[in-house]
Amino acid sequence: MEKTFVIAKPDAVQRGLIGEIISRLERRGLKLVAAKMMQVSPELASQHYAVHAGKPFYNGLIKYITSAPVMIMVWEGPNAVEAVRQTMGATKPTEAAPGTIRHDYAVEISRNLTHASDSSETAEKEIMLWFSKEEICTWDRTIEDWITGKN
Ligand code: 3AN
Repeated sequence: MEKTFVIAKPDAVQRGLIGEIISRLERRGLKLVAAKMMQVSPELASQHYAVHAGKPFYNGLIKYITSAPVMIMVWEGPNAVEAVRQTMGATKPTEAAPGTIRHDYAVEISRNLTHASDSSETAEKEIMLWFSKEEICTWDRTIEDWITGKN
């Protein structure tokens, strides 16, 4: 089953939206397999956002993600990467579809509440960067077939 990496960014934590984010992903049928509250170091932030180094918004992005605690998570499910990004909505909240988290709770790209991996390959790298193997909790859902079963 595919895994994806999610951050409830500092604005989501400060605004009390961790529960809402988790709730929406749970309701969708995705399975939470790791979670950790942490203060992000500048080193970790720069590793995570290495692809954006040099871009005009880079310094602000590092400042934002290191400004206060975040909650990081790993979610699992069929097409988890796509499903989670769809639930988050477009990067720019004013372009996010109604009903998505970014549409419903954000108006500014620099305060867009969440991060979610953009591909399965990126997800694997990000999970390895942010979590140790022991922190990933593999568990069975008794109702799995009612959520991910195929006919
Ligand atoms: P996403 O997180 O939706 O995959 P990316 O990877 O393009 O989006 O951008 C990473 C993060 O960088 C975004 N979540 C957003 O916080 C920030 N970002 C991207 N583009 C801009 C921009 N033009 N201005 C400010 N922040 C931006």
